[in-house]
This record gives sequence, structure tokens and C-alpha cells, in this order.
Amino acid sequence: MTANRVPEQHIAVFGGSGSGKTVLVSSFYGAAQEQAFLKESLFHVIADDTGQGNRLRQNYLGMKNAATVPGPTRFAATPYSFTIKPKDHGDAKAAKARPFDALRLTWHDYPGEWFEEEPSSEEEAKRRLEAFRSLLRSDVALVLVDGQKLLDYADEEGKYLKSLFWGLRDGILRLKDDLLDEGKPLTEFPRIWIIALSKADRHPDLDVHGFQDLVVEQAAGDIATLHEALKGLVQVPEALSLGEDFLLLSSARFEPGKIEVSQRVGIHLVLPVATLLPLERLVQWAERLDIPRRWLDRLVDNADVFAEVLLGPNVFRDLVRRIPKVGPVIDKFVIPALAAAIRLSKPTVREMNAEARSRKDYLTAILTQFRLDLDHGVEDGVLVKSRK
Ligand SMILES: Nc1nc2c(ncn2[C@@H]2O[C@H](COP(=O)(O)OP(=O)(O)OP(=O)(O)O)[C@@H](O)[C@H]2O)c(=O)[nH]1
Ligand SMILES: [Mg+2]
Repeated sequence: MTANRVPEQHIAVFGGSGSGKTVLVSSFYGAAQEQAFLKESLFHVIADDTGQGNRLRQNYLGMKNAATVPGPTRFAATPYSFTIKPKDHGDAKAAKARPFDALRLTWHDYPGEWFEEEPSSEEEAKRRLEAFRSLLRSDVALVLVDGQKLLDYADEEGKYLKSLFWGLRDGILRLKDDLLDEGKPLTEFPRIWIIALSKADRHPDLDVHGFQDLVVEQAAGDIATLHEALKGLVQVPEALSLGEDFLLLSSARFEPGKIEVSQRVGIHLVLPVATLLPLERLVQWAERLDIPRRWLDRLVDNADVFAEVLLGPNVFRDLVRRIPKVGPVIDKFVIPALAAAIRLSKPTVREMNAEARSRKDYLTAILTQFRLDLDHGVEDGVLVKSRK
């Protein structure tokens, strides 16, 4: 397997200290190692660094078996790299026809206190800057609204939300000069910022629409201010979504003396969100905005390979009509093919998924399943996607 056959997507999770970032990644990985998951799932989630994987699993098992939680993250940000490996590669011919063999998800975790406390030394300031540089190269960012804090600030949620969004804005602006490439705005930057409610188990009566309403009602202006600040860091700033996508997340159901790790909300949507949402958004931007051609290819990673799997190579290549031999891979010729890939109707996707499963074409099965998962997330009131 060569490196270029493993498209890589990065997700960065922002949130204050104690908002649930490390528990989230532990729950994602830990649950994926359970026998029940392995039996049902189309893929394995493999930690590229075994030691890291064991630590995450240890966090998860501590919660599951002893109701203990990991300590606060201190000193260093950690990128967790996972390979999403189809269970089976099918026959050699099918394997060769596929545009890639596995997916990589890099999940960036960092100490929430970094936005709350000043660095204690020059060296720590440097380390933080390096970490944020890497976090801010992600494809998708989650901004966690701490569900427990919302309860603590009952009737004054606006105060908490304001401090959350302004804290993030100030933290990023403080580093702005050092983050830019020689003063130039960044190309690679999270283009989708999803506002996510962590600890959603604390809010059993709140669906994603209620959450969206609460955030918009209490903090629309603060989000707009953060949005403006982020736009100041990127090339093609129109192609930047914030305050358009919302998600509910719960890593487990926390009860007194017991942590029910099998009761999760939204965790299974992280992979579909990281892979397919950028593809979907690229099409929306390409159709709505006048994006210079040379930028289209650079806004979103791997959109073409995901679309090719969703449509099947023959349909994809027919739609593209010509695969450009020079120049950007994604130009205006490819947009219709990408659009076709994301607009496949649900019954069609369901049929493709069933057919791919029976053919043991796991890669197609995985990506079509991701698409169905996103649809279900929306139907179940866990996810709101931008309608723009
Ligand atoms: N009810 C509930 N509580 C949670 C959930 N996830 C985390 N918590 C609680 O929140 C605490 C903090 O979670 P962490 O994941 O360590 O928080 P963090 O964002 O990594 O914090 P820092 O490392 O300091 O940045 C945990 O110890 C749990 O008590 C959840 O899904 N539901
Ligand atoms: Mg942490």
C-alpha cells in the first residue's frame, strides 16, 4: 500500500478545559475496539501509534469498568492518527480499480487551559504556537459547547457562550501574526467549523434544533465576531462555514458512580462529517460563489477520490469526461461529478450500499454508509447541516 492511496482527513476539536475533548477521542477509539463494534462494522479503527491507542483504550476501559475519567490534558497537544481500514480488500482486480485502500483520520486534541491561561515560559509559548499551527491545518473543526456549563449557567447561558466564542477568537487572534505564512492568509485551514454540544446526555430533552436555537438566540453576535476573525486568516474567506452546522455529542451516559459507555450520541458521525461534509460543502461553494478556478482544488482535500468511490469509477469518469493531465485535479469539469456524488438520492445510496456489501466492496460500502449516517443524523435531530 503506497502512501498516496490513504487519503488523510484532519479534525480539530476546540473547547475549554473540561469540555470533554479527551473523553470524546477515547470514546471514539475505545468503542471501536469492542467486539460488538468489530462484528457489525465495515472497518477497523487502528491507532497508528500503538502506545497512543492503548492509552485511549485505557481511558475508555477506566470509564466503562471503574467509572474513572482521564485527567485534564496538560502541557502538550496530541494528534491521534487512526487508520480506517476496510475489513476486507476484496479481490485483487477490485482493489486495483479503487482510488484508495484505506482512510486516515487525524484527530487533534490539546489542553483546553491553553486558551485560559498564559504560557509559563517562552518555550511553552513556542510549543503552543506549533501545536495551533498544526491544529489549524485541519479540514473540519468542532467547537465544543460544554453541556455541563450550560446547566451551571442556567438562564445566563449567553454569558458562558460569549466567553467561549470570545476566548477562542482572542486566542487565535493573539497568535495570528505567527500563524500566517509570511503575513499571507492561509490556504489550508478548517473551512467548516461545527458548533457541537458536548455532554448531550445532560440535556435529554434538547435536540439539535433546540441547541441551535439556544446558541443563535444567545450568541449570534459573538459567533459573527469569531467568524470575522477566522476570515482574516484565510484565502478565499467566503468559503468558510461557522454557525451553520450543529451537532450533539455525548461520549457516554454519565450517572452517579457509573459511566454507561454504550450510550453514545453523535460519535459515529465524526468520520462521516470529516470525510463527506467537506465534499458536500465544496459543491455548495462552487455553485454559489465565484471562486477562482485555481482555488477550487485547494479548498478541500480528497473531494475527488471520495466522489469517485461514491459514484463508481465508470460513472465518475464519464461525468468528468476528461481527466485533466495537467493543472488542478478539481476544476470546473469535476464539479458536476462531485455534485452528482453528493446528490445521489437516499434510496439510490441505500441500494448501492447493500450491493457493495454483498460484493464485499467494503470501501464503497463504507462511504455510502457514511452518507446514510449523515442523513440519519439529520433525521434523528443530532445534526444540522448548512443549507446555504
Ligand atoms: N455527562 C457527561 N460528562 C462528560 C462527557 N464527556 C466528558 N465528561 C465529563 O467532563 C470531564 C472532562 O472531560 P475531558 O475529556 O477530560 O475534558 P477536556 O476537554 O479534555 O479537558 P482538558 O484536557 O482540560 O482540555 C470528564 O472527566 C467527565 O466528567 C459526556 O459525554 N457526558
Ligand atoms: Mg483533555
